[in-house]
Amino acid sequence: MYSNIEEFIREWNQEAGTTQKVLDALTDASLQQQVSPDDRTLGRIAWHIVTSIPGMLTAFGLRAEPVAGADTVPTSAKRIADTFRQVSTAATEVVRQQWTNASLTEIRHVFGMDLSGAALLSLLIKHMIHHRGQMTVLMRQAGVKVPGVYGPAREEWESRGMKSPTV
Ligand code: NI
Repeated sequence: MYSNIEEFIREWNQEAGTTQKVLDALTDASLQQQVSPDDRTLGRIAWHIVTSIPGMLTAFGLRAEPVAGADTVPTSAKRIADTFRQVSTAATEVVRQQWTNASLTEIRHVFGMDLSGAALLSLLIKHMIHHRGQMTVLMRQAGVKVPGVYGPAREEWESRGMKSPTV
């Protein structure tokens, strides 16, 4: 768990960078991909990742600018990726400017739970990772090339002359 704000920022920048690579790989057509008629489309999951960042920060008691047009899923993959670029950078500024290291041990009542500031920031990252994992499955189904996340994607193993692990 983070004991200082910069530890969070480091992990955030790393995870947001990976999320950015995933979002940058989306195509407009792929946004319509869905696992079932009742579930979110790929575009909706991607947009949820973007809009939930200021949404969660606000729930944590921070002042964060909501995403303009958050209620409508864009039809442009580029718009989703570009908005994430802004929102993910803004998030680091919001946390740096409004919280101190002491905020990390303060307990807040958020989403029906009592959590420390550090636990909330960790939740922000876990939420993004959770939906990013959902995205990569739908991207495969949509025929979009998926970038490696914690290790090489299948094509990246192959381009190194290696076979991807089978188990
Ligand atoms: Ni969510």
